[in-house]
Amino acid sequence: MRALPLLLAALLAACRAGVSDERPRPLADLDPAKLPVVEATLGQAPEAAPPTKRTAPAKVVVKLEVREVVKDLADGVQYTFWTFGGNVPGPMIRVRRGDLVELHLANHPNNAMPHNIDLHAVTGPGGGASSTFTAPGHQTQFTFRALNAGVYVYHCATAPVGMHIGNGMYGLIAVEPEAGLPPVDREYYVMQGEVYTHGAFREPGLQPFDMARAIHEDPAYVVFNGRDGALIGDRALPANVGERVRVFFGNGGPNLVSSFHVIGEIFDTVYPEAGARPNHDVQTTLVPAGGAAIAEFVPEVPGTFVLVDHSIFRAFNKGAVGMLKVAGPENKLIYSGQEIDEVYLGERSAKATEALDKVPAPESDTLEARMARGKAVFMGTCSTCHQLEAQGIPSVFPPLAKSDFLMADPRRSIHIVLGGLQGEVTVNGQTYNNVMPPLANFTDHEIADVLTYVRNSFGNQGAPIAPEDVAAVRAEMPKPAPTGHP
Ligand code: HEC
Ligand SMILES: [Cu+2]
Repeated sequence: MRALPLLLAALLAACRAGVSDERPRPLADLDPAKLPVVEATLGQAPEAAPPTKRTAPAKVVVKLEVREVVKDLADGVQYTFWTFGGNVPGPMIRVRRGDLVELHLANHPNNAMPHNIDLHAVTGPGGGASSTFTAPGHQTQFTFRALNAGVYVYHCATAPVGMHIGNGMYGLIAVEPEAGLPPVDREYYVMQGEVYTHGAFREPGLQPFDMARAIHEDPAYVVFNGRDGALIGDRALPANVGERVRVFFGNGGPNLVSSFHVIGEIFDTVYPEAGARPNHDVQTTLVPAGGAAIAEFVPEVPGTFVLVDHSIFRAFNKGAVGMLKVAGPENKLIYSGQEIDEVYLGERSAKATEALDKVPAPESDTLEARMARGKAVFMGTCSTCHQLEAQGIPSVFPPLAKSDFLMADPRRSIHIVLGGLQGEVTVNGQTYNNVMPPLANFTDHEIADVLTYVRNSFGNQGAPIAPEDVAAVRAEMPKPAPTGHP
């Protein structure tokens, strides 16, 4: 029995030697009148707000203006966003622990709705929401002391709260510890959020908010930085081999938890939930709705590294993909390029990106524009199985190149894309007996464009297929079984 206290003491000592759980010292009192006053420097996504570089507290003035604006949600798809400052996410704010933050919220007179702001960095009722309830054409103000270091989500909390967040009203505020964060070479600001449009993913036109889908947590879009493709192609995040990259990753929600992952990278440091204590050697970090994380890594080899929510249908079917393009010398000892299989995503995504870079706006209905859009769909999806040159794989995937089966019957080809195909088929004299999944999640335009593309590429020549043809076949197809939702 006497051994027990000894054992406990030994355990305690071991704990002290290993992980420390020291809390930062309490903050000294302030005399607001003596504080220097500084205007906050904000970060517009994907740029993070710069470090404060201060060693003493200040009174930081933050000015945010709410704007209700129609913006592109995807190419050819518009949505009425409610925003802090005109963009989704709102600007990143950065202050230092101990600062006094004077927050001004202006609601533009052209807006239709009242709005407010709840900052998770605030200690006080509603995080500021009740003090900042602001009608259109008004402005409000309140002041809070940044007591805890960390990276915090802010969002609008006006009823219906989920709708205000879902429409784009969220952002991040970083509260640096007194000593600042360790310096890095590049800092980026990325926020995930869902959009509950009435129409399906990439269905063109101005899309209204769909409350039933929001309640069912069934978004058409899950995107980074407010838009399908916000970090793709020309908008990819640049970096160089050997640079330390820090991503401030926030999740506005309103509903879904993110499994943040960078394909081909390992986070060597993560501050889970953007708290004080780092973790190391992490593949995927969970970021709750209304939460954030800091992820850091040093790309060792060049290439395109794909940011995803690893709930992976969100990435490839709802928009939750971004890209980090790393330039610099190869290091074959770390990654030997020659061993890549052609269909490996790392190789394919580079070609797919090339095609995506050149995608013209959907309004443009020239054959050339349709072919370019069709190519993007082909590269992004069909080529996974039918191969980059549509040559297929003997006895597994039939070719689309010079395929007699494809060219014989346009209606049948629409049916195959919408409904999939299984059982024995004979293409150019060879039989195949495999399964193609239905790809009905593509819009009528996308299916018409990709079929027009394959019917006029790889040695094929045939009449284009119109979106109306696809719509007609879709209308005749049996409806999918209803899901478990009421
Ligand atoms: C997951 C793999 C996969 C993807 C992705 C895929 N297919 Fe297929 N596809 C198949 C398989 C397997 C068959 C043959 C099915 C069988 O044996 O019954 C097939 C057959 C076909 C056929 C009929 C046979 C032929 O060669 O003419 C067409 C047309 C076709 N696919 C078009 C497409 C198009 C267009 C896309 C992209 C929008 C696509 N496929 C995406 C696997 C795929
Ligand atoms: Cu609002």
